[in-house]
Amino acid sequence: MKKLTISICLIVSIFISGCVESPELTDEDYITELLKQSNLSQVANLNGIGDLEEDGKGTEEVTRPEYWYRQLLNEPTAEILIGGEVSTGICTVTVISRLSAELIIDTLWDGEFIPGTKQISAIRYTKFIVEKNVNETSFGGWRIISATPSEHMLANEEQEVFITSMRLYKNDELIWECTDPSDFYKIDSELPVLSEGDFIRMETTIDHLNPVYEPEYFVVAHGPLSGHSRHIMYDNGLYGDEVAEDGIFSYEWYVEYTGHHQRIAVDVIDADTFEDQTEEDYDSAAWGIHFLKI
Ligand SMILES: [Ca+2]
Ligand SMILES: [Ca+2]
Ligand SMILES: [Ca+2]
Repeated sequence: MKKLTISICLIVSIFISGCVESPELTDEDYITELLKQSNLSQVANLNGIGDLEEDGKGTEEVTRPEYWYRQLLNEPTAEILIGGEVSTGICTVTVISRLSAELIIDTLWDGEFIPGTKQISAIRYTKFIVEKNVNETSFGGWRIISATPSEHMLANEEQEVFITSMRLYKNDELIWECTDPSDFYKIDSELPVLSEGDFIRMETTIDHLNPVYEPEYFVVAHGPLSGHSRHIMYDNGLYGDEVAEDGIFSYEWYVEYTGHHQRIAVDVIDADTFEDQTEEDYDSAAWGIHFLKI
């Protein structure tokens, strides 16, 4: 009886290991798996919550809401599109995520949380260059050598706010910049490097195709910031912003919380979206870049 049990176990374990090893994976399978598992393609969502004091009511035509945050409803599995011939040993890969979310927004400054919701239907694109290296054993030898920033845009054609540049300075020295989110950055040498305690200034410029309100839009920083992971960026000559009203929005801080998400992002929201809590007029754009830690 004991012998029989042992042989059954042996047969079962052979069967299981046989299943794991087959069928043989193709280069496309390896590339897809590489992108699924890499932390370079694990993009943090823009669903942080800022603190109330910072979002204090101003005197402008449109003010920031009393409360606002995004809530992800559904993120289907990302589409991974491989471009070029895998036989050449180098390919581009586009990772497309279609996000369904809600903006929870309370525009009435009365100390009570009675929000409305606005539907968010957005697409996030990130591109990678992958290369096959015969000396590597994991993922069939494929590895990611370059990545673009992730670009968030509306799924429909109604987007009117756009980011036009993003820059990072460390101790006043430019360490990373992007003026086109389709530009590739080498993983080992061209991504920003941020460590806890670094004194960093992030700057961004924005374009609004059809401004109606004053201010035209609100700009938000996301990432390893101070105190919490979302902060308003200013173009008022204060808080690290070098020149007031020159179109460059800034946020300056000592880096914190690099252990969690390794993403830093700029995010613009149309003032029309923040002006009420009832209209379905969500309009926003964002760029995010993976950063390295020392
Ligand atoms: Ca309220
Ligand atoms: Ca400025
Ligand atoms: Ca509106």
